[in-house]
Amino acid sequence: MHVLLARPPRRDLTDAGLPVPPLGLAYVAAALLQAGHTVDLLDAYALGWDWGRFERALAAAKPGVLGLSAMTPVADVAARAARLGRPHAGRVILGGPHPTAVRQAVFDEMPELDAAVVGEAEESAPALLAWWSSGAAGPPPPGVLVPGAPFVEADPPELSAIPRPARHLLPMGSYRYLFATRPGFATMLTSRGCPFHCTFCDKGVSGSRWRARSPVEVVDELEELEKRYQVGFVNFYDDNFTLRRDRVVGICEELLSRGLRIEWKCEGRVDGVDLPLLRLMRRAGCRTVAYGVESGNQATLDLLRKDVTVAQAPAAFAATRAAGLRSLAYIILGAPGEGTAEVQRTIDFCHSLGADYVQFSSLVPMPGTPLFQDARPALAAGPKNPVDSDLARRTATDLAPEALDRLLKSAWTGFYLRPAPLLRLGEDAVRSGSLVEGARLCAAMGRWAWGGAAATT
Ligand code: B12
Ligand code: SF4
Repeated sequence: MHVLLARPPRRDLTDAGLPVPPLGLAYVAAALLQAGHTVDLLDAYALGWDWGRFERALAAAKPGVLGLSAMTPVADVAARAARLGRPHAGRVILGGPHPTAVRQAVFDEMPELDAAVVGEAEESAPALLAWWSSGAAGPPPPGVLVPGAPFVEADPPELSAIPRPARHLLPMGSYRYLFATRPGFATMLTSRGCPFHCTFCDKGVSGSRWRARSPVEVVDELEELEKRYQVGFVNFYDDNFTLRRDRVVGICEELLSRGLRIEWKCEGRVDGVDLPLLRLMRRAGCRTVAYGVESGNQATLDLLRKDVTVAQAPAAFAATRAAGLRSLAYIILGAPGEGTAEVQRTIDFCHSLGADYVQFSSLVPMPGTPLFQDARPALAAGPKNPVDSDLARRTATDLAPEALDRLLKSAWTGFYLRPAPLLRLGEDAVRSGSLVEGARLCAAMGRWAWGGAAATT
């Protein structure tokens, strides 16, 4: 069967998001290729296409199956692509965190869909196509939603058994990441799942059972990225890269023994790192570690069920700095229970941590998260994190929308409009070859910070 997996264009010209590879689609493409299908992967977002060109490409391709992906903030974009694709495709399917979270309701949002896949799709997507080929007799395979049909949960695939993402179908030269330290950018997964229970986190796709690939498998893929695709920098998208210290050590030692030049960034928890480990990571090419710090207020950390203390963050950031690594802090401002003073305390806390980069967000309950269940009746009409494109979604906060908007803007401008962060960003943009993307993102931030009305709906 001919399958076209497509990532649609930007929602509109104001979308300044960075073109990062659609890793989920690339994994699904590899599984479908392995099952014997003919697969194309169109990344209209990274190629900078407009919607007219995208529609013409769908009309010319006339795929047997059009496959789309969606996380909730871009579900409207997937819906638009499904509408456009419907007349040209035999069947239209959707996967990703959004259908995984909302299940059958996705067919009310996108009536053009023939099926949706819940969770990791390396086994269920080929099974769905085989089910259709054999006449769709009996219930759909596990992990597959079909309108009105019974649904059976699928077990996640064994990671060592699934093929590597089909990056040869992607425009690998088009991807950029602002904090990369070398040109040539890719993303990668070395583990899936996370055993923690942060209330704002949607673990619907990969679940709570942490599954990891071996250091040799991980470094084999890195070697392929360096040699076949000329990738200089990799962002590990693992939920919890540092969960098992011995595995991180194994990956670093394997990298060092093969002499790869690739540099990388990973996500860590402030309770999961120490100075010797960070030093080894630095020697093995790590350049930045991102931490979910979330807040400088213990009550907020407890509310979010982060399972860390405020005091653990300074130690992790000091060790990261001492190891010669850059640090990125993810921060949530204005969670329920926080007033202006508490938000300001978190902003000051970020400065005291000496973080190199900070990403400030508001607390947005996403379907699929415990917070969404809890907060639903109390959602306030707060403003949104400027880097999100989904301005219609409500923020969970006790602050007035104007106050949260003002605090978010002052947090971003107060942190980045200083000589050191500006210089660092400029240096990274040059080293990663992301000057154009960086300028576009800065312009979007500037429009948001000084462009007048709060981004409330
Ligand atoms: C990288 C990433 C991003 C990147 C880029 C996303 C991209 N376009 O690739 C950036 C930084 C832009 C981003 C931003 C945000 N993100 Co984000 N992000 C991620 C992250 C860390 C990894 C995504 C990834 O590549 N995973 C690896 C691949 C293999 O998994 P996958 O995409 O889910 O694909 C599998 C299945 O879903 C399925 N599948 C996927 N697509 C398809 C298609 C078909 C046809 C089929 C059959 C199957 C299928 O099969 C795949 C293989 O098993 C995830 C967390 C995670 N661990 O997944 C969060 C996540 C997707 N992000 C999330 C959120 C909330 C956000 C933000 C709102 C955060 C914020 N406050 O800023 C913004 C919103 C962006 C926007 N546009 O408005 C949530 C989404 C929740 C939801 N219900 O939608 C997640 C799940 C984080 C979390 N745990 O809560 N994000
Ligand atoms: S936020 Fe991070 S640590 Fe918390 S549950 Fe999600 S992936 Fe795990």
